[in-house]
Amino acid sequence: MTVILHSYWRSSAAWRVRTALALKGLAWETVSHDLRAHAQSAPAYVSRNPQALVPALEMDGAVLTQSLAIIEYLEERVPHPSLLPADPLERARVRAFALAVACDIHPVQNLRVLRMLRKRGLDQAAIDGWACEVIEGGLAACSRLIADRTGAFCFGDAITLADIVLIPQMANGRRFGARVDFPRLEAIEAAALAHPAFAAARPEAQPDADPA
Ligand SMILES: N[C@@H](CCC(=O)N[C@@H](CS)C(=O)NCC(=O)O)C(=O)O
Repeated sequence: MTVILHSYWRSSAAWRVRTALALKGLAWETVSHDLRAHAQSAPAYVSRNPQALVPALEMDGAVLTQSLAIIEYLEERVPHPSLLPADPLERARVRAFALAVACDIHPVQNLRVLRMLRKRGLDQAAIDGWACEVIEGGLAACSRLIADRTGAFCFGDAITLADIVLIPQMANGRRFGARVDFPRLEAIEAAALAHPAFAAARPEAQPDADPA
């Protein structure tokens, strides 16, 4: 099965999908779109993802968009290992955690949002400060969401969607200079990055990595 991931090495949302693919044991080919050069807005790509955002995944003769929808599709197509708990209530809690990051933290640091703020006259320090406030408040809330949990990962000793979404957000927080020193979240991050699938999905491990 050929799986093509439209990605950018630094994209948190693409990172989530890479982790899910690696956990499911699916190999993928990367097609890189340089966000700094606005490659995501090229007509050929917009015909695949009308939102002009990465990621998009080509699989089973279709193009899928939105990282969480893509991961849910992978979960249904390749059920093992499962990225969601068996219990419906637990599944809802894992999804709530993932959405707390994907809907309530991540979007404010999207490149296009930062560009809009710059266009409206905010300087870099003000933009970074605003991003840090959202990230720190959001991660504090995430930490509270799992305060009564134990185990190596967010919801116990099994990796779930929650971990997949958390890890890129921790890295993103550091990039902005936000406080990410929430002990439980940092311990989960360390445990996750020691796992081969998370290691394979890291930005620095991607063919288009350009840390310079
Ligand atoms: N909710 C979307 C978010 C996708 C997204 O924000 N992608 C970013 C990179 S992490 C992007 O393509 N940004 C380009 C831009 O803002 O123009 C998802 O989860 O797939």
